[in-house]
Amino acid sequence: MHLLIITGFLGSGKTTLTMQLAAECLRQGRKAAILVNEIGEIGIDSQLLRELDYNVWEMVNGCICCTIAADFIPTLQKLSEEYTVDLVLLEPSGAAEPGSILRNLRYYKGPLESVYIVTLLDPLRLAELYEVVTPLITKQIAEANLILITKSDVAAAEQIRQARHIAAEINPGTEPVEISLRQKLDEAILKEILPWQNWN
Ligand SMILES: Nc1nc2c(ncn2[C@@H]2O[C@H](COP(=O)(O)OP(=O)(O)OP(=O)(O)O)[C@@H](O)[C@H]2O)c(=O)[nH]1
Ligand SMILES: [Mg+2]
Repeated sequence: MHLLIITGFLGSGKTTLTMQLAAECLRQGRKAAILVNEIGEIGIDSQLLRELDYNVWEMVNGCICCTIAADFIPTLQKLSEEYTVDLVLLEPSGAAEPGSILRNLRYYKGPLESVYIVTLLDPLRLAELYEVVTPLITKQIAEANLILITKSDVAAAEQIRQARHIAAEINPGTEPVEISLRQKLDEAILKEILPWQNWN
């Protein structure tokens, strides 16, 4: 089981990316599980879900969805014990610091082949947000394995430049990639993100 943590401030595209990646996993014959704060966030009609337990549902297309309980460790434990999941896609709230999730993972007792953090930056709002919530944005950028600047289809060149500048100051070792989540994810991004295509 691999864990992919998708962070980024409110509205940066986390759910959109999560759903695209889950669909891609299914296309590739891999089993994905989605962990979100609110099941409503991923826009699944609860009528379509068969309730298996208080916080685990199995979607019709074979992708498991869970809400993140107060502590997500028991949910992760349950996923590893009761399902054969290749990839867990975790979308924490926009105010989450990836580092605090990593620290919690100490309490997880089960197989975990890799943990990868993708941080999404919304170039339309990043410069302004960075002024207001500097510590949070700083942590999200600093702790990322991969930084994606989303909304490249609607952002101005100057906004993208600013986002790159902020990212480079905080995490100079990680080259951000610009993407539009309105389009299909390209192969290079999938290769970077999906563990069985890249990580060991
Ligand atoms: N044009 C454009 N819109 C995008 C892109 N990515 C996300 N959006 C839109 O931005 C809005 C927020 O996207 P979400 O995927 O819900 O963002 P989120 O990070 O999950 O938001 P929260 O869970 O509320 O923090 C939605 O209306 C998306 O359709 C993009 O690359 N281009
Ligand atoms: Mg969301």
